[in-house]
Amino acid sequence: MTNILYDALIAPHATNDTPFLVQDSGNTLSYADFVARVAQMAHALVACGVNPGDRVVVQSPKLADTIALYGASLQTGAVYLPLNTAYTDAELTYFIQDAEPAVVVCDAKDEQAISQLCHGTGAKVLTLAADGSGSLSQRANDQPSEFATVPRGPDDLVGLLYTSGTTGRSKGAMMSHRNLLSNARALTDLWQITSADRLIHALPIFHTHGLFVAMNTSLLAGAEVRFMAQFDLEMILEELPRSTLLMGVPTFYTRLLGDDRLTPDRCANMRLFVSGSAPLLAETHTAFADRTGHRILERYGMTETNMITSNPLDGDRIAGTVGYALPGCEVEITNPDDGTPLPKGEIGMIEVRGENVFQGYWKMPEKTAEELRTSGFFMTGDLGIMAEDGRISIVGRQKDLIISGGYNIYPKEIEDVINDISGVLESAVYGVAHTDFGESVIAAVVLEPGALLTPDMIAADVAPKLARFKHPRVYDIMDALPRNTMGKVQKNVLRDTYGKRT
Ligand code: MCA
Ligand code: AMP
Repeated sequence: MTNILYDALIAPHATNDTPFLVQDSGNTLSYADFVARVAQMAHALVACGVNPGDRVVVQSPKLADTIALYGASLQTGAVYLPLNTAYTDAELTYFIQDAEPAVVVCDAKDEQAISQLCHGTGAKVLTLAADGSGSLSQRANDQPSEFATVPRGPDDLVGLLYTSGTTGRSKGAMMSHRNLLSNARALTDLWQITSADRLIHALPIFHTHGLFVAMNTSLLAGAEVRFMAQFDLEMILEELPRSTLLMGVPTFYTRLLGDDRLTPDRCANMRLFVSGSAPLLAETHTAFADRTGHRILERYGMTETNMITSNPLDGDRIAGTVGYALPGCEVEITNPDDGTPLPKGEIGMIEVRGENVFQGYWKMPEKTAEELRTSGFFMTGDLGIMAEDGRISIVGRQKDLIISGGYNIYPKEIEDVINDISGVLESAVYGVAHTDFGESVIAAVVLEPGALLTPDMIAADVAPKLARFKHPRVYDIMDALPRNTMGKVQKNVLRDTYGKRT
């Protein structure tokens, strides 16, 4: 038996001396050196007690070594679990307790706090630091540069990605080797990514977009990656003339458009601009085409399903649509009430089936059963419409979700935190349009009679409990929440009223 993802993404590069990761420091890691570093990391993980199937939690900066750690996790047969670097200790506690990892890798500056969180869990804490000083990097340095790859089959788990839910706790989406490889192959073929490409990588590497879509396709194709520690407008403008590909969230494109240096000349070497994770406004698509001559290719996906649809590489990339189902991926539009398939041209729930669809939620069989049908179709919670030729447009969401700068924010999680504050009677969290992030978070809060809480006091209470990007930017203290006759809070009314006031 082989290890299908490692064998496809990493093993072929053992003697490939071409550049892989070009870092902000100017250092370039070749593919062959990367393969050797992956092996060193694999030895370090095994020496720390990591066995096949064990979870490796990673909340570390965006470093070449972090990608090597991802590779090492594949090679040792472990399950890679990346976490947003913005998560607070309160959020991390849940993930560590739920995933029961063998190892937690964090930034050196967080070692003490994370060690406390891991106390008594059996997880070993290791560090990675940008200057190469972390305990994991140090351990890896002394290891051999070859490692006997642990065999893994197509259905074995390779990744666990937490996604917040519309109700209750975050759920770990279990990804198999087959899930990731099938999607990487479909995208690499469709977007014709080759070793001649140079990708500007400015996304975080703890989500499907930056890790699986961007890195897995680059590895599969042997492309060069200009690996930026974070989104940096200046750096992207500087790199455009010597690159061919950019993958980003819509905020990347609105920010680029805000700079006069974005010109056709600067983009002359670019082959493809891809957008996803949030709706790309038609006006952004059009403005980008007018300014650069490039039509942004919008695609659609989800953590649980990897990528589902894409506009075509050759053919019409139509603003406001997310294109066609990827090869090997079936999409159906169904009646949200009873799940029956709807004819083309009718709005309904987007459902998806294929090798890309996950294995279920970690330790939550009942949640899995609620969202993943026995037929294999996964209910995305997105509402869409399919044209006669199969082209799909997303028209809304059935799930209560805010997408800010490509990050998903679930109102329920924030409402739970606000409602727990002494003096708060109830709250409703909703999104309003934001020019930079697409959507921004607002909280309407009703206080208990006599409570003297101010917005600042509520914000101070929320701060240590939720990552900064989830924090409501406005706390609107109200006498009562608007409700319909069924007693349901009318968030559209809150949104409209807020919009009229600002
Ligand atoms: C940063 N801040 C944010 C966000 N990002 N607030 C709301 N929403 C955000 N997305 C806040 C910080 O907390 C900070 O707040 C201030 O903005 C500046 O922070 P900074 O780090 O400098 O921000 P930035 O560098 O300008 O980042 C914006 C960004 C980034 C480049 C848009 O958020 C980003 O890289 N987003 C991509 C997310 C992504 O990869 N999503 C894919 C997941 P303060 O100053 O007040 O403290 S979805 C996915 O994978 C699915 C499958 C899919 O389809 O792709
Ligand atoms: P996540 O749960 O982080 O995987 O985010 C997945 C969600 O992001 C999807 O269910 C959609 O609601 C949204 N999404 C991703 N790509 C697009 C897109 N191109 N247009 C609109 N929404 C998108």
